[in-house]
Amino acid sequence: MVEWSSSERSTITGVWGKVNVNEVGPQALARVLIVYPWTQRYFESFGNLSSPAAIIGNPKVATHGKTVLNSLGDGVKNMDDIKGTYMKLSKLHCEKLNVDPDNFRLLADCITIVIAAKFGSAFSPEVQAVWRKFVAAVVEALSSQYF
Ligand code: HNI
Repeated sequence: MVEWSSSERSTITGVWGKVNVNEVGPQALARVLIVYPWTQRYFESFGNLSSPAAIIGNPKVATHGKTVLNSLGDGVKNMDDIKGTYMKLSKLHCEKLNVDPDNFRLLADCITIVIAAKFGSAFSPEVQAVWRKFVAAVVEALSSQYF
């Protein structure tokens, strides 16, 4: 289980409190699909992903991006049981969706990049390091049912 100091907890809830899920979610998922095009194969049912503009304008990408970010919020609310929080989702991504777990890290990085772009200097290296520890714990939890 990941240990969190009280200052780490307040840093993470502080970042999360400033995240606009409706903005960060769509932008982060669009970024994954554009920068790592092999991930598009998991979203064939989403329709037109043929160009960056199509991806950015795709309402299903936007909706799913919000779903993913809201799910990240579950981890913020359950920092003492991140593995348990994502166990069902890990099974779904592994057994039903067959998502290569390496892609979790890519999406987590894109979420962090989008947040950093929005927060600017408020996302200091110290804050970033604590946030990255949090998303790394989520990535590990999402990969936990694969092996
Ligand atoms: Ni992911 C569905 C959360 C990474 C491909 N994903 C979900 C759902 C949640 C979710 C929540 C909805 C489950 C349900 O319907 O019960 N996904 C997350 C989170 C991360 C993540 C928190 C990482 C931070 N998912 C990924 C990655 C891929 C991915 C990296 C592929 C590259 N996820 C999917 C697909 C679905 C999905 C595909 C089904 C979408 C649909 O509606 O068909």
